[in-house]
Amino acid sequence: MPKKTNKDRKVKQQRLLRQGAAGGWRPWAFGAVTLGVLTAAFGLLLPKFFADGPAADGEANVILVEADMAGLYPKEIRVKAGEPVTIRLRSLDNRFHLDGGGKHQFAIDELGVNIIAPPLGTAEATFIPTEPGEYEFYCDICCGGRANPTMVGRLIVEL
Ligand SMILES: [Cu+2]
Repeated sequence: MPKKTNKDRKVKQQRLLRQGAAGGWRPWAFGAVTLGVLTAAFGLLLPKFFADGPAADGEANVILVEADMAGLYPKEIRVKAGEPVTIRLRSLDNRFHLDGGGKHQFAIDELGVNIIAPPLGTAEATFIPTEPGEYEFYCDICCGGRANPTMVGRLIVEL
């Protein structure tokens, strides 16, 4: 019986490595990890595409509205009639803005909503829209206020 040499062992090792790389569990593991990463990424991203705005985490029916000199975002908000909704207004401007001092407003006259966010801060109001329809919200503090189309949006109350 021939004695196993170091060379024999090396050849066997290399063969095993090659087999491992070509087949076996490696491609499956790679696929599983890739799938896991993609699933996690979509899980994080998808709710953002379907939300009416950048929703705050962990709170139901809180709609974050961001405001700066470029306008209010989102421009369109959909809510259900008879359900409480909280509008959280965040101003992205600092107090050194000459026009409005960094404050922004979210007002809906028909619903008696009037939120004013301080510079770089947030303010919120909770209300229950009862009547379905379209309501205009606006900021009348900066940039020509209500007359400026970027400072206006629509709240759509659905049945
Ligand atoms: Cu404004």
